[in-house]
Amino acid sequence: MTESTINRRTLLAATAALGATTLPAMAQSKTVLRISTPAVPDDWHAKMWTVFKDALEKSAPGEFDVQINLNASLFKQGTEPAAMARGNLELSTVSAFDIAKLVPEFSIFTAGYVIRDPAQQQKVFNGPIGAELFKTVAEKMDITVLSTCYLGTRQVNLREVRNVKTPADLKGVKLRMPGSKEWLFLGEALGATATPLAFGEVYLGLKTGTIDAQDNPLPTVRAAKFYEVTKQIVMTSHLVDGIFLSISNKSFNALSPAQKQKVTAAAQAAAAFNNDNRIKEEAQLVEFFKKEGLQVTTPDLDAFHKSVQATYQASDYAKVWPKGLIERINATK
Ligand code: KDO
Repeated sequence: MTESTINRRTLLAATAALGATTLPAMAQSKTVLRISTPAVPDDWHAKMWTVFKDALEKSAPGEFDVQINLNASLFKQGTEPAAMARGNLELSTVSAFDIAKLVPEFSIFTAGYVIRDPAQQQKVFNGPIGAELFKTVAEKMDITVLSTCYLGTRQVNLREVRNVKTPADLKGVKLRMPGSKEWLFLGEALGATATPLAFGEVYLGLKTGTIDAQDNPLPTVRAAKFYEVTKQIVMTSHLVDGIFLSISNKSFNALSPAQKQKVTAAAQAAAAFNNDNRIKEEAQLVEFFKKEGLQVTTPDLDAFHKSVQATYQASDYAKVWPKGLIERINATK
């Protein structure tokens, strides 16, 4: 036996052994993190998941298999929290509206004109108010909120030009909202006829005229190309919207303390990427839409504030808002 034969044999044996045990074992030991979101690829809260994945690949090489599913291709919009609670999904972003279904006091953040701006939003959710509420979210929904993402400030986007100064001017307008009663209530509070439709169907709905309008933040109007099939944006700024990057408790609790820290850091890096880019883009988009031929108009914001706030205050939603919470939110600067 020549030296080279031995070497080849040793090598073959080693490769076989590796192939038979080590490689699959390594692959198996990777923790799979499935993500599902309705976000379209060009939106910041879709791109932020790549930031999440890259951050984990850097901080914990080979430990995680992060699988990103955009366009609601894995779970329908709004069904993600239940999928996470059942253990069928590891991560997603959940809206205040999703949370309010199981944690009724959270509906305070579904109400128009409560949060003032993205900076206040971050302070509220990264401070004591967030800590208290997210504890309840973890208990009642079996998910852990890892970071708060600014989705943007929602504006009303119309298919045909309309003179909209006050909520009364939206009377009879079929305004698409995501499909839950909390969302529909916001649409009605704006004065419109709220009609439920999944995000993925909005473009066609606007194009064909089954709906007259939709509401979303400007970066989403751009990313989902709603500006191609609409003629006006009314800057109602009715909701400084947030989505909460969350992981199922089952997956989170299965991680080591070091992994928990790395997953949390990756979620915070993802949110920071989203927030920075979204805020920057939001400031530039009015010009972009005008160039695209849309009318961008400003209504009587006082009239919208008063009417929307009065509608919420008179509703059952406000009855379960913890005493003093509005004041604490308002005092957060
Ligand atoms: C929408 O359907 O209008 C909405 O903006 C609601 C959000 O909570 C969130 O689900 C978002 O869509 C999707 O991520 C798509 O951008």
